[in-house]
Amino acid sequence: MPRGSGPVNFIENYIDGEFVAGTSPFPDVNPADGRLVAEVGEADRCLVDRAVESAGKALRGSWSRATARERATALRKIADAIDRRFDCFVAAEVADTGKPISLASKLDVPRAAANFRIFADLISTAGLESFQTETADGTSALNYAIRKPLGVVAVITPWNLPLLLLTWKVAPALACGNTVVVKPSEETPASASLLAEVMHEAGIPDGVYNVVHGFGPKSAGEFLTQHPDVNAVTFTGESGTGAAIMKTVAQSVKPVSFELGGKNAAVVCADCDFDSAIVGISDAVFLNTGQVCLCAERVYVERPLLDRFVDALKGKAENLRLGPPLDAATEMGPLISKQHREKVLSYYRLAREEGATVVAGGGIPEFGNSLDDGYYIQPTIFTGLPESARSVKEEIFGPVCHIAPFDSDEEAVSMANDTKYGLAASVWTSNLKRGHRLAQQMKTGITWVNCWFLRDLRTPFGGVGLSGIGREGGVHSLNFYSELNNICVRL
Ligand code: NAD
Ligand code: 6OD
Repeated sequence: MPRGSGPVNFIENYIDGEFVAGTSPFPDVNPADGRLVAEVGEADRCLVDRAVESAGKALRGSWSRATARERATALRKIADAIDRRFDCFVAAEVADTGKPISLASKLDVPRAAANFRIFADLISTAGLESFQTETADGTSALNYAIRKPLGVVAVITPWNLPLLLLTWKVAPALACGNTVVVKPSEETPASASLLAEVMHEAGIPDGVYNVVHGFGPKSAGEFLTQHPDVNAVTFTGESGTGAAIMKTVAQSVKPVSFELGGKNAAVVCADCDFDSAIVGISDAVFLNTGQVCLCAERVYVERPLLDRFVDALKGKAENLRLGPPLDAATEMGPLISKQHREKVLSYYRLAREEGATVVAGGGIPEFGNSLDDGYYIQPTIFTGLPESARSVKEEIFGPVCHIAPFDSDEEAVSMANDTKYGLAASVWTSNLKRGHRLAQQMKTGITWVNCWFLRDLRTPFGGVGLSGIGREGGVHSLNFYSELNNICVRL
């Protein structure tokens, strides 16, 4: 494998406050040019055992005695330390994912710091339930619930928004007094290890935050979910992986939180604000090279607007600036890996076989430079497929959508909901009454009206059907990452 121009780093596991080399190293590749950026030490079962043991030991140490206010202070220190290392985190995310530096600087890294701040605020202010209960003998009882940590939480995350999605789980887990063992994606290991340095700087006790690197099956991911001393598993990734993890943890009945795949719909009404809908849908389809779980791969447009909409989105797709991630003007980077590009291209081929008209893209761009060794793909639009086509039904996770017309709101709702997934939807209309009505009929965890991926971290986040189990975000995260213990006192 060709090496990058700089020295090759070694990315290590982090256990009990120490960086630990793994057993067999595996490559961390920059998807923009296919070059090696680092070697990563895979954690074998023995290292995973050590990480879980260290997290268990930390649960009995000073972390378990820290008050909510002290944990909140610690979380704010972590956020400040991320801000101080902003450029390092951006560089790590850009090298691992190939995403444009503008996106990593605007979304991934600021949001990671925000995750720690918001859960610091929430744990400091969250109230607890209490009920005064009338009893049959005319006296009463007071019920109140207290929060206790779950214990050792396994955090398993994907490659599309590596630091953002990791901190989205680590921050509330720590806020609630848990300790964690995180297993970032094998494709994007750097930011989790960099966060370990930040944890150290912020004075987080050894063993509270541990990192193990490796793959899923027969590697660190599976070893972690199989571990008897892991008390809960929080996972973001593919629905099939969620199912495999569920099977693994079923024996020991651990709490799970699953944020899984999607095949999200956008419904564009003829009365929408056309220009802002085009900008919004273009983001919803192409942001992060279509590798956001919330991206829209199915776009339903009210028939009178169809031709104008297809033309305008084609213009957007064809004018997106694909280029080197470190160029501030780049708007779209590569897909995450050669293997993932093969998968997305196989869906481009399938859509054609299923009878699609290719409105834009459909292949691999040519640069005439080192980017041709990267995993770039053209932003792509299809039309003309039946709703039953596999390429309309299955998650592709690339910069691609299929556009189909609708003639009534009932038809739009029925097509949007005709999926085994149910993560997110968006509705575009100037008639807010219509917007509310359509949004309320979507079988999803999240529906946007006249916007997309506008996320308040306090709101519930999660999916229905194959898109997941449970909700995280705000108090919902606090509820997942803690055991509520109800205390009933006869008065
Ligand atoms: P993936 O499921 O392949 O991998 C996710 C993580 O799980 C990785 O760390 C991987 O090593 C680990 N893993 C794989 N098999 C495992 C096993 N058997 N046991 C334990 N760990 C295992 O997902 P991906 O390809 O990294 O990410 C893309 C997918 O994630 C898409 O389907 C996307 O929709 C989904 N996603 C969902 C959300 C959400 O919030 N709902 C967010 C981002 C991504
Ligand atoms: O920003 C967030 O809060 C969030 N959970 C984003 C998830 C994106 C999925 O790819």
